[in-house]
Order: sequence, then C-alpha cells, then structure tokens
Amino acid sequence: MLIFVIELNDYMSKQRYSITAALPYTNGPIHIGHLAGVYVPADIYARYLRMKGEDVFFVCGSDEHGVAISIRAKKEGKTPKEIIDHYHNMIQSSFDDFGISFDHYGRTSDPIHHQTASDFFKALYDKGDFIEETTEQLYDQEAEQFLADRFVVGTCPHCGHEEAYGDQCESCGRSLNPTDLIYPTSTISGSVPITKATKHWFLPLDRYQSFLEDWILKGHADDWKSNVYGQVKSWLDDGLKPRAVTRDLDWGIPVPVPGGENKVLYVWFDAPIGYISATKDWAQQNNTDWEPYWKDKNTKLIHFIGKDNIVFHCIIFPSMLKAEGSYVLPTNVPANEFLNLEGQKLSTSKNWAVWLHEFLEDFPGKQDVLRYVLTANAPENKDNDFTWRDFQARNDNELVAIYGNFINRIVVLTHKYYEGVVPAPNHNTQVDEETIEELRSLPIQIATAVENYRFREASQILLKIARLGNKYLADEEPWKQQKTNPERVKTIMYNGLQIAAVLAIASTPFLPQTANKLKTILGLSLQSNWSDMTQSELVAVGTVLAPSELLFSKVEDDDIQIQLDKLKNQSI
Ligand code: B3M
Ligand code: ZN
Repeated sequence: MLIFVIELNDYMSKQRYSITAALPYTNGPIHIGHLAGVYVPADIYARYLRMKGEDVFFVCGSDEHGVAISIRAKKEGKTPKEIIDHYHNMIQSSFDDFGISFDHYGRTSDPIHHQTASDFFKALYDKGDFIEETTEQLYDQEAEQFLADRFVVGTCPHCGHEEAYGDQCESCGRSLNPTDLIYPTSTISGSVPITKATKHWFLPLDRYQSFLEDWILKGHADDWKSNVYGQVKSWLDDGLKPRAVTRDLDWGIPVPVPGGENKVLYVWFDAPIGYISATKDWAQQNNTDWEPYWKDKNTKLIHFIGKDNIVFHCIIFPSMLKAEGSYVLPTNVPANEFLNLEGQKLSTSKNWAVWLHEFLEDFPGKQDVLRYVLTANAPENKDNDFTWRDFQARNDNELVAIYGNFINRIVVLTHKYYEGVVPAPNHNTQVDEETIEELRSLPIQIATAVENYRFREASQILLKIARLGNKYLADEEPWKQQKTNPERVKTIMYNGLQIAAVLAIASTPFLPQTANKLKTILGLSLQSNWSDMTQSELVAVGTVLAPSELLFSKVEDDDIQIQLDKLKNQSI
C-alpha cells in the first residue's frame, strides 16, 4: 500500500524544467532574428509547459561583458556602464512588449553574477582543472592593449573571408584565435599588431572529448536536432583543443587567482554562468531554493539558442559543468538556424534589421502577428527569409481570413440569434461527432509538436482549429437554417463556440494577447490549463458572451511599402 502511494506521488509530481534563452549582448537593441531564433520558441515552450502544470523556471538576462560592449562604448563615446544600462532597459522592455514570459531577467553586471562566476572559476582552479600557459598574443602598440576577440579583424585562414573576427569567422562559422588571422588589424586603432607574451588560463577541452562523445554522439543521436548534432560532431571529429578562458581586458569579471591582475574572465566563460546566477537571484527574491533547478538529476535543462552559440552550449559550458561536478547537463539544446531579411543576412552594424521597438511604433498592437509569422516561418532546420510581403500575406490570409473570420462569425451570430447567451444544444449529428473528434485530436498534435521543438508545425495545427470551425459553419450553414430549424442551429452554435474555446486555450502559448482577448469574449478564465481542452463543455450553456472584438486587422499595402522603402535606404 505504501509503495503504491509513493509511486502514485512520483507519478503525479511535477516535472521540473529550467529553460534558458540566450542572454542578449547589451550592445544594441534586439531585432526579429533574435525573436524568431530564440525567444519566441522558448516562450511558447515555457508557456505550454506551465499550462501543463509543470514546474517551470524560464530564465534570461543581459550579457554585459565582452569586447562587443567595449567597442560600442568607444564608438558612442560613452562608458561601458552607460551602454549596458541603456540597452538592458531597452531590450527588457521589448521582451515585455512581445509577451516573452521570463520568470527572471538578470544582468551579468550584477554583484550576484560576479560572485557566482568568480566562485565557479575559483572552484575549477582549485581542483587543477585549468592549464596555465604563456603564449604570444596580438598587441596593439598604439592603444597599448592586447587584442582579444573582436578587437581584431583579418583574413580567415579557412575560407579567405577578409573580415573575420579574432574569435570567429562569420562567413564560414569557424571559431578562431586572433593569431590564426592572416593580415590582422586592430579595430581600435587600425594599426597592425605585434605579438607579445602573456599568461592565460585554458580549459583543456581535449580532456572532455570522450565524455562529450559518449554523452552527445552516442546518447543524443535520436533526440537532438540534426543541425545541432551535426555541428557538435564536426567539432568532435576535428578534435578538441584547450581554450583560453581569460583575457587581457579591463571590462569584465576580474580573474580571482594569483597572477590574474589586469585580466578578466572570457565573456563566454561567465555568460552561461549568468543562467545560474539569475536563478539564484530569482530564488532569493522568491524565498526559494535555486539548487534543484540546476542540481536535481530529474531537472530538465533546456537551452534555447541560435546556431552561432552551439559550441558554447554543447561543448564548452557542459565541460565546465562537468568539471565542477555538481550540476545537471542539458537535456536538449534546440538551436535554430538564422533568419534573413528580404534575402540578406540580418546585420546590426549595417542596420539591416527590423528592430522590435520600431516594429511596435509602426504596427501598434500587432505583437502577436509578428510572433505568429516568425513561428510559422521559423528557421528551425535551415536559414529562412522574412519578407514584408509574407508578413502581410500571413496576416491577411491566415490570421484575418481564417482565425479572425471564424471567431467573428461565431460571436456575431451568437449575439444576433441569442443576445450573446450560449444556447443549449440538442442531439449531435454524425458530422457534429466527427468534428468534435477532430477537435479533440488537434491539441494533442500541437502538444507533440511543441514537446519535440517543432514550433512551425505546431502553429499550423493551431490554425487548423480555426479552419475546422470555418468548415463546420460553412457546411452546416446556421444562417440558412435559423428560420426553418432553430433547434438544429442551437446545436451548431453551441459546438462552434466549443471550437472557439479550444482555439482560445490552444493559442495561449503562441498568441498570448489574442488568447486573452478571446477568452474574455467567451467568458473563459484567463488561467487555463492545457488539459482543460479534454473537457466536452468549455463554454457553458447560459454564459453571456462579451461583445465581439476585432482580433486581427488587415495590413495595408502602403504600410508594407513604407517598410520596404526604409530598407532600401540602408546602404547594404
Ligand atoms: N551573448 C548572444 C550572442 O551570441 C550571446 C549569448 C550568451 S548566452 C550565455 O549574440
Ligand atoms: Zn571563414
């Protein structure tokens, strides 16, 4: 008996999820590429799991160290602190505006993060997990500074791209060391650097090669996305080498060990620890324990990232976690490919982007439309293109013509025939039964797609609910039968309203604002559970509907032209 109770308890207990979304650099605002690649899918996933009643902690925050910030500060004649404060606030409000439902949004400049990252480094140092090595590094004599990462550009030794950075070539995607570059130049002074000896601490990734092969190549061949698996495999096939985790810079977290003066932690060492420090921050504020979210072996850790972050989340950070020893490893890393804009790579520096704050000025209230279009066209398995024409087409032909049209018809007719009061149904016909059966199956299909990170597919199944409603009304034609057979019409309307209710609940993770509007119209609680959709009656007989409200409106040709003209003026 006791055993039974324990098993039942286990079975009923919630699954804990720590869901992370890549920490954006606070060196500029965020654009549609960020939203499509990382934040919208992560948000759909988190909202869905919360609706299932799971224990979800969804975390993000600002990545405020690294050369990208220093460069921006120099360019704008400001201090790094001014830059990070400005963009941190701006980015955080964009996330709020687009309904990205983080449980906590941290900052890597916070003391709690400095402490956590510093302690983490120290723990590995004390265990002898680093190699200390003095090597020749690029040095800018004019600026009197070593040239790490993006402080240096040159020709990529692999593909010949002439503007490769000291840490990565954006053309072939390979990760680089500054000294790999052919014809390096300093981005600070434009001068040609010399080389100079300096000491750094290296994480010997080669020691983790076989652990990573077992864990990922053998263990996750079936459940990780092929783009992620493929990238990891190619890194492992090349053979891992020690990687420096400290830098000669003045902006960052001081290296907390002897000899670390004037050096800081490499931004990619501290940034992923930002997920952990943000969890601690949240736990402190909410009087709860952070450790189960990172250390309980049943916790599922899921990292949502873009493809350029795969190596850091699948190889470097797991090696760090493994070295420390007390943390769980990610269950999955569903990285997306890139979104292009009108056929060209999105670029912050070239201003080839749709900035979220500008989108909202030009299309007020259309956050859900952008969420929908970016999901329906998400770069899940290959790079994809965002075009303004496609945005307009999906808005007009899918959200307005299918989703909005169904809701408008069913709500307007309920007001017209019954003064908004949900009628009592009579007997269901076979068509009714078949429609209901299909209706029951769609949330299950959405759940499977979301659980497997197939958000594009999920968004299209969501639309099928509205299509089903439209088909049902079009086939049953209540407007033709209202005079001759009002009892039959009551059944049709009642069933139609149940379809609308399923649409409202199933929309919640994808289109949170629209879902709330629709729930309000239908008199549903805003706090719905995913399992509510298995109930046969969601909108009860006698409920009084609120007046119909337009959920979506057309996007005009002129509005699209304005956007296209804006882009034309960019010097790309
Ligand atoms: N700051 C995002 C980027 O590469 C980078 C992510 C950090 S996640 C720990 O744009
Ligand atoms: Zn290259």
